[in-house]
Amino acid sequence: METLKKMPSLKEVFKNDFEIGAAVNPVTLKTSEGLLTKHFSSLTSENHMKPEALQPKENGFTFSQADELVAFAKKHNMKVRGHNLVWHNQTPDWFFKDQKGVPVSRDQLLDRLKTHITTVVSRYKKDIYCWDVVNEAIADEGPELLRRSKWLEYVGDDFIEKAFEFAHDADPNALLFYNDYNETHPVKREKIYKLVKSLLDKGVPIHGVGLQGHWNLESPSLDEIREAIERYASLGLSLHITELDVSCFTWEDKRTELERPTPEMMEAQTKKYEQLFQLFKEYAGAITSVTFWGVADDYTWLNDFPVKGRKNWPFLFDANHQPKEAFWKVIDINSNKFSNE
Ligand code: HAH
Repeated sequence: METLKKMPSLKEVFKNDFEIGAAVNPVTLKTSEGLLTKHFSSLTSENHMKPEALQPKENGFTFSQADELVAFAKKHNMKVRGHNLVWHNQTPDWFFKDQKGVPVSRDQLLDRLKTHITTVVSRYKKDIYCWDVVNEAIADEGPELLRRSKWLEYVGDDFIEKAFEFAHDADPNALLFYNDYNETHPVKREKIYKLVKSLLDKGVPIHGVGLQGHWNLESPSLDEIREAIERYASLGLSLHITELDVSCFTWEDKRTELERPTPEMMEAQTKKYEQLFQLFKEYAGAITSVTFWGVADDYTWLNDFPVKGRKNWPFLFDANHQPKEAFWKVIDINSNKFSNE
């Protein structure tokens, strides 16, 4: 406890720059309570606000885990970023079929989408200040703009604007985001830009772009990240880094045998985090939130992705919840050592 008290707090140190957020689940909400309340000003549910969690059966809404997160955030004066309303993954199949198993029509599916979004966004109107309305709708490869999905197939490409309109109608004060990964790859970056720009041109209520930030020690480069930030910021929207983690493995590196990170990995990670937060600070006029996709190295979704069961250590706090070297470098960026403040 004593050490926690003496430690600088991330959210305090960056309070004039951006929110510092963490994704949590019902386990980490308990096991990481100390770190969460000390360092983080915003919470996101890792899984429990996704369509399959909130509406596993038609009109069978299940809010208890989401409610617990919201209650925790309220108790500790934290904001909540909602994730997510429309996605091709973790969405139950009933959305797309009628009771006989026949694919639904465009109108039926839009009705279901509207019910889902209206119910969820209205329920948390006072508690959730921003939503990832649409997650990962852009195609990674090929000439197509949009990823193939049942949303695209059954509704058509306006499923995206409909989702934003339903969310805006349910809570006109909520900040509405488009969120995606590989957001720094030049080709996908331009596709995301094109989509968001077309939404803005049509007057769709969209307020921000979420850059997931699932990055690693080598890529993307700082220049690629900077270019992406500048490109999206040129649309005049807020940017949120929504799912930050710095994996110890490049995409090609499929090793599974490491039980702990090597000193070289930790050194490279420290440097990467320092550079990242310098960059985020430089663009703090556009970036209003930086959320990590977890809290500390004792739990990360990367332990199963993309290699099942492989350990990874992507955060600023180690598996014992102690600050890593990277934490201190990040803190140092804003320590105002040479200022008169
Ligand atoms: C994210 N996809 C999702 O937005 C989040 O909801 C989930 O919990 C974890 C990661 C990232 C992703 C990726 O980086 C590469 C391929 C597919 C998905």
